[in-house]
Amino acid sequence: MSNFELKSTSCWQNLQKHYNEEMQTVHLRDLFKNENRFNEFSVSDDNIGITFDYSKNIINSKTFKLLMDFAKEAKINEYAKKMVSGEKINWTEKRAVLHTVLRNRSNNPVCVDGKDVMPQINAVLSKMRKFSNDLRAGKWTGFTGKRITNVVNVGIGGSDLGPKMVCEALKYYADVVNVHFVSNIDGADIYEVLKKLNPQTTLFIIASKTFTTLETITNALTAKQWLIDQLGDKAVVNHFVALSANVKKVKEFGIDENNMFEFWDFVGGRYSLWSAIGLSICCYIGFEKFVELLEGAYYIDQHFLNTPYEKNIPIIMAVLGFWYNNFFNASTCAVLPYSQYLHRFAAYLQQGEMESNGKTIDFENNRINYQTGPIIWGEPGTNGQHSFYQLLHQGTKFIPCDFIGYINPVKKVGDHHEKLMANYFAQTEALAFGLTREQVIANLNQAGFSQDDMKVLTNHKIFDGNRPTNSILISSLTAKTLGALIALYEHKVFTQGIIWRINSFDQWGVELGKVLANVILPELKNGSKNPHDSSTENLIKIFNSNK
Ligand code: G6Q
Repeated sequence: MSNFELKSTSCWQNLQKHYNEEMQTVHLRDLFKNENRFNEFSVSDDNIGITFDYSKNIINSKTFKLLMDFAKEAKINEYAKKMVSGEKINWTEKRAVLHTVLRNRSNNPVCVDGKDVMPQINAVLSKMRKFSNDLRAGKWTGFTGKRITNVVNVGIGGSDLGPKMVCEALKYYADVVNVHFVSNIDGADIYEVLKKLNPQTTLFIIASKTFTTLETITNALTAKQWLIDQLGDKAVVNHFVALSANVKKVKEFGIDENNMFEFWDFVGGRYSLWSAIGLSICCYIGFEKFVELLEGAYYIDQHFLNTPYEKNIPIIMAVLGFWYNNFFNASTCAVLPYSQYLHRFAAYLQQGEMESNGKTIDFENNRINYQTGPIIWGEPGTNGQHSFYQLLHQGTKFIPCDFIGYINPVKKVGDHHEKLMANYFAQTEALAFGLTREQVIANLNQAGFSQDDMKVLTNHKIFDGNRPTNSILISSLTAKTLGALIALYEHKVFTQGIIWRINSFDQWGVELGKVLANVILPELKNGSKNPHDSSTENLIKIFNSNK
């Protein structure tokens, strides 16, 4: 099927017609005249403690049916089964996509190239358990015999964003070890971390699947030199471990093979927090909590694979995103967690969604003629309310939002949580229903405004509403529910990739900049010259003559 044909399929055409004739102009105020709406458009799972309310979306029963028809025609479930059984669905890199096997708590065999990968996954998990237990118990010590109190994860992209987001989210459960993350090649990043640390009590985790990434290797070499300068060469073995798929490069770097935690080609970087890349998480909150994280994700894997489309949360999330992206022309999507602990969640999802689905070439390697992955952004509530929510409510952009909130706080502090959650509920209500002209006039009258003031103010105070939101309401923030939440988004991204008929698992788009930086580096270091456009050439000239 070519691109043109995808847009010409009856499923797409039906949605287009339905949008044009019915949904383009409908308002959530009218849709909510149906009293059964919440029951019709929400899914609750008491086992994991998640309610997904999607009733505040611009859909009716017909829309939902047409979206489900589309998803079924796209054979989401068939593709999901291919993924979890180890088929090489990442066809441009000829790789299986098996982050699910890392959290396969059933332990049933899963084969890649005819070989069951569960034994190697279990072996690495055991090694992670022993290492993190020893470190946390003070049995694994630094070179001078001191207990390790600070762990620095050196990695970037998928080898940074996931573990960093999880460590921040589960900070409440941390106890005996501090974690730090160094990712940027800007020397400021490592400088600011190292200046607070004592080499005798610091462990570096060098997290790099390829072990060739410029940023990570540069930071790792700086960290190694810092340690050697203070404790000597022999200390490296006590203070450096590696997480990688490349034994050879790890050894060349000078890290003992025994101190390497392996992961494999079938684990994509941005899906790797469940692998050895999670070692910083184990050190920070303990291996048992890491296992809970895996269990939460495994629970959602089963939900995704076995629940009918109509009750399948990631599939519903995905088709709603598709609906706005491809029919309402929404180009962004905000993710708004009402939890300070999730302050890195949007940054994490930016990679998960935008690196996965920011593509233009389809299953048949042809250029596509429809929109794919949206821009993902967000900040925790209520901070966002005091910065960009103005635009969400009254701006000209149409921005569907996900609101994530918790019923119980991990730590009750006065009445903060009720106040936080009152805002969580209020915002989706305001976005959906707004404030009509009649309501504004009545409010102004009641407040005693003059007719002249009312003339000026009325238009400014109207909220059009009809701005769609999903509400994800979770019992409490635990390792298990966090694992579940992340997996929901992973499978949403997967589903959208299938809908848009793209490869969600490669990332060729990050290559060109790297190549050009390698060409430019010697020009900055020793003044050598390469041909460039006049803009780049002059910028480099100004840099070189003023440094
Ligand atoms: C993610 C990408 C990318 C990768 C980083 C780090 O899916 O592949 O973000 O994780 O480029 O790569 P290394 O782990 O190989 O250093």
